[in-house]
Amino acid sequence: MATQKPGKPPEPVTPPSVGSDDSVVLERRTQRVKPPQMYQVVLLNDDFTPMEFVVLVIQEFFGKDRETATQIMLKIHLEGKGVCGIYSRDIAITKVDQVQQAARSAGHPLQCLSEPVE
Ligand code: TYC
Repeated sequence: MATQKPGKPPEPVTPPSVGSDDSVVLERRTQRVKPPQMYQVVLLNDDFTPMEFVVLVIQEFFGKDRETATQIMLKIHLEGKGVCGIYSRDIAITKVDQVQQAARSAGHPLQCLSEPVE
């Protein structure tokens, strides 16, 4: 059986056309499909949201372990913002929504946004 290296999709071939002299022409067309635009979900620093709350948010909504979540929180605290995860557009929008709802429910001003990568 013929094998193909992973990651390189086979180039589609148009249906064979038959010439006037009965010759068959197979035309190879290169079709390149771009990978989907990805979005990074960013938390912003503020002076009021407790550090512990931010760590819990990063653990719960971005699937990080406590140590990684703490490192990300400290980076945001020191540098003003930090990336918590990278997702397709719909998932990123959902993450932002979940974080904002959790923050509002707890009465914290934590800001979360998503932005295209690159
Ligand atoms: N700066 C906050 C404090 O000192 C902690 C904090 C960290 C807030 C990260 C928001 O995204 C944030 N309590």
